[in-house]
Amino acid sequence: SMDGMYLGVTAPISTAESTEREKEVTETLMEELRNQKTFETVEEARTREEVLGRVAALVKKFVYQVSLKRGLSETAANAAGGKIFTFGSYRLGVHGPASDIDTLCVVPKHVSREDFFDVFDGMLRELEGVSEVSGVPDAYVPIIKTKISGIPLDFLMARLALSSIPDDLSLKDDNLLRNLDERCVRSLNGSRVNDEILRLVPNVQVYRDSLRCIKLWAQRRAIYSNVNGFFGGVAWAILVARVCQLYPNAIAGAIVSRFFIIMYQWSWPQPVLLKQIEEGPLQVRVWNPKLYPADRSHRMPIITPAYPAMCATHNVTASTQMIVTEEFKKGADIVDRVIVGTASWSELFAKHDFFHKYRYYLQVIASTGDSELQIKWAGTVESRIRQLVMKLEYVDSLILAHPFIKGFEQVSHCMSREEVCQVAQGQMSDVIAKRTKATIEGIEDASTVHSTAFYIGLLVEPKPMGSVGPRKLDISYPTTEFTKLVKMWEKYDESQMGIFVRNIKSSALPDYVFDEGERQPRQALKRPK
Ligand code: 3AT
Ligand code: MN
Ligand code: MN
Repeated sequence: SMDGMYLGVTAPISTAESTEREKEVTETLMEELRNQKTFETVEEARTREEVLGRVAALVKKFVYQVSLKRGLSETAANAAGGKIFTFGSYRLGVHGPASDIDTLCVVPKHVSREDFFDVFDGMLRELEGVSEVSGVPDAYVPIIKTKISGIPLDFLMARLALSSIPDDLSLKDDNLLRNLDERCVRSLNGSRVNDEILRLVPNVQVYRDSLRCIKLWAQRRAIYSNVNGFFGGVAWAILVARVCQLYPNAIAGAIVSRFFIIMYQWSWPQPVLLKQIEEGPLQVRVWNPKLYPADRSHRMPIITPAYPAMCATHNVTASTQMIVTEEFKKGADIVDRVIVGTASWSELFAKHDFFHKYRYYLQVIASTGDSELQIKWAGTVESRIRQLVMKLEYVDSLILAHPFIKGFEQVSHCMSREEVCQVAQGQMSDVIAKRTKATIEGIEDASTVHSTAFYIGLLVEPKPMGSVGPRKLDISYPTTEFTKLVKMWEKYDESQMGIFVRNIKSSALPDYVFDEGERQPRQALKRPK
């Protein structure tokens, strides 16, 4: 607020301290989060700190060496500095044992992006305990992925318009963004957003504990994914921060209990903001639904708090909005029961029932003959699934199209062209599924197929009373349009990549989508006549 009385765009709903009961449920919540193994061990935490110390020194050494190469004096090269900033779950303090450390390397103006992917990449390879280094310099946000002492790290880089990077540099000032390469602005964004969030919550520890709970819940309920039209990490982080602002003196159990009801009752498309949207020094777009029709189409806008303000949830569709809203409602009911003592926290973290929920599913299969190519092709197909969902939303008698948040990968060793076609169309026999690579060695026409299957649950309107025969569901238009769309990918090659969409009954879902023992016996699935 302008007068500093509260954090956020409105006054708090309540400034009350938490009740005895809320303290009790916070205790049991923390206990459940420990049971669910969401925390790393003290040992692992120490390893992370040690790795970060070495990385900070390495970045300074990198800047020093490049400075010398550019003809700077020994003294000037030493003074050129270089600093790392972490962001992502580690920076927010909500990381788990398997999380990476997202690390931004900030370098002075005489160190280039090429130096980063050449010199720094090389230095990483020489570093003790490094097991993987892979740079993607031409990505939208260029990145080096690596693993040091068993800890995965994602390195981004930003080159500032400064001749040296002091140890006490802060990235808060928007003017730092002036005259920067767009890739640098994007790389700085993650860190600036996280820092701003931490600045805008009334109590960081309460915020961390609450966010840890909501992240676990969203993952278990299969609504944690930005590409598929649900919410990604940044969106969840902002939502929880907003609820913390509304209850500045509440503890985690109370925040979580308010979270669900507030989000369930939110008047979308009213945006969730942590502070007023600000203009700034760049010629870039700031989220503004009054100005931009695209921004007006955002159904559940959650706006990032650092300049330039962006919508973290532009992928949400009518279907995913309904699904998320229903999950908020279910969460609210469970939490109410936790508070009165008729449910335990573990109920909140129950696994989703996506593969039990619908009678019909669309199966989308992307396939190639090569594991490297498969990652790119499957990624491309996945990034377009949202378009298919939006087209399905227009189909008569379809209430919603529910995309699952991850694909299922399979490697199949095929004996013939015919088998390759079968696998590409999802008709895999047990024989193919169990075959090993050795069995197809030396056989002419044999080949290995990599396939990734994505699923979309279809909720169909019930048949009108008294009508006979199955309800006709015509999805040929959306599926044909979707296949056309993915084939427009610039690297698409018909001879190497397969895309196949088909409608299946729930009984035809493959076993791999279920956990051990999760699938009901086939008999039970048959409905009595
Ligand atoms: P984990 O605990 O690591 O699973 P996280 O929230 O740290 O959770 P990520 O490491 O995947 O998640 O992402 C951290 C931030 O990096 C979030 C976003 O600002 C940025 N980011 C992630 N994926 C991409 C991407 N594909 N392109 C650009 N930025 C990305
Ligand atoms: Mn991360
Ligand atoms: Mn990451």
